[in-house]
Amino acid sequence: MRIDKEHILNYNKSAIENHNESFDFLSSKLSKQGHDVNDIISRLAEFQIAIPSWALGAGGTRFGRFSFFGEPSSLEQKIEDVGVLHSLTQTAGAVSLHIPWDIPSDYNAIKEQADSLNIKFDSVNSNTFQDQKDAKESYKYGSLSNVNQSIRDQAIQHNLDVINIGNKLGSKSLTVWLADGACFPGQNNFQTAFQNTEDSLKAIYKGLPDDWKLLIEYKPYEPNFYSTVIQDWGASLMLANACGKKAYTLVDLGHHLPNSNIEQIVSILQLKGKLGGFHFNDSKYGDDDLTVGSIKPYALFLIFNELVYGMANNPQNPDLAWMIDASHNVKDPLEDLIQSLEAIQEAYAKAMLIDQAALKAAQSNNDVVKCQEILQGAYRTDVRPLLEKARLNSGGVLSPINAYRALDVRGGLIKERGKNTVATGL
Ligand SMILES: [Mn+2]
Repeated sequence: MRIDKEHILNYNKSAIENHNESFDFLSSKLSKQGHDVNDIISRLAEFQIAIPSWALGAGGTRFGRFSFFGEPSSLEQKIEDVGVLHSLTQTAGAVSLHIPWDIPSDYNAIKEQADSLNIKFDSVNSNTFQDQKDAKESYKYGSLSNVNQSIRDQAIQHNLDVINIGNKLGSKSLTVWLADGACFPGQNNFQTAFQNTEDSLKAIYKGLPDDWKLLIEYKPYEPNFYSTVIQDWGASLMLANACGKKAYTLVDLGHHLPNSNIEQIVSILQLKGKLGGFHFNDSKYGDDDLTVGSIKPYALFLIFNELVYGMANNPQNPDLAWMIDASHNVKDPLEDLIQSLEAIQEAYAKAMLIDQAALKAAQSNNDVVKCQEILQGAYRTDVRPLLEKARLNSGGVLSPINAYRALDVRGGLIKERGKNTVATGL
């Protein structure tokens, strides 16, 4: 299914008057405050977020899974879905594949399809958290950290294979998330597990092309509930430093214990030039993978404040790989992703409204009240007309959710694919 340009134009016609009114009001207000509105809009339009292949179907819990009708059942259909998201929002110009779930059968055809939809291949993700059919060794007791050398070798080889697949598609980074750890005290020797992981990552790093990055993700618990080998940013950073300058830490919002100061983590990693990527989601308790901005939008804004500061002030840190990493059971996955994309853009736009010079001045004077006023003044601005304008300028729709429903995209997908499809890999 493809969204017709004509459908977009027609849809926008019906909503343009309201948009113009709210945009003109906001734009003149912001201009008077000294903001360059056109610059903010073009930065919003440039900001592209990768969609992970596994978020296009309904996610499951460990108790069960309720599928959503018309889910994509092949890589082609997954890319088609990202194409729908990108046509509407103009902010989802990349897809992040998960291997072995998404191995292309015809590389040229997949590349052509993605090209025609203006979609790039972002970071490729390896999978050593489950056993593959016909695999010689099992990851039940760990992969890169395993006590058994031949299991570690199999996991290293898998990561090298993933690099090879990504290379053929134009990806420029490998993301490694390990489920390795222990469920019970005494099960693992912490030092052995960490050293094995470091040695395995170094072996993978050796196979990394010169213009690639290795992104090392961390997570405090789950699926192991006593210890995780790469449990926090410190462990990830140590491993990245051990590998070399192409290795970086990847921060996933949901991979922190409750109330962690994530904005401080991303800030310091950028200062040290070691923040490689960011995974967006939201949570109330743990790694809940809920829609971005649905629970703690202010925390997301504070994170974006640091990211915007870092992007402007830390040339030592490379461009980041941005990805949504959310997946759950109750919403239409495409509507969920549209809401997430909107929340990310909103937090980014608000962070760009923070007067950094005034904030620095207030900090120098220890004017704590003023510092809070500056942050919250930006946060309380309704920036949605800016997002609409950025979408409009790029050929997207004014309101993606409304257009998605008005165009009955899900109905069309069900008609094409049937009711009983299940997204591969979930
Ligand atoms: Mn993640």
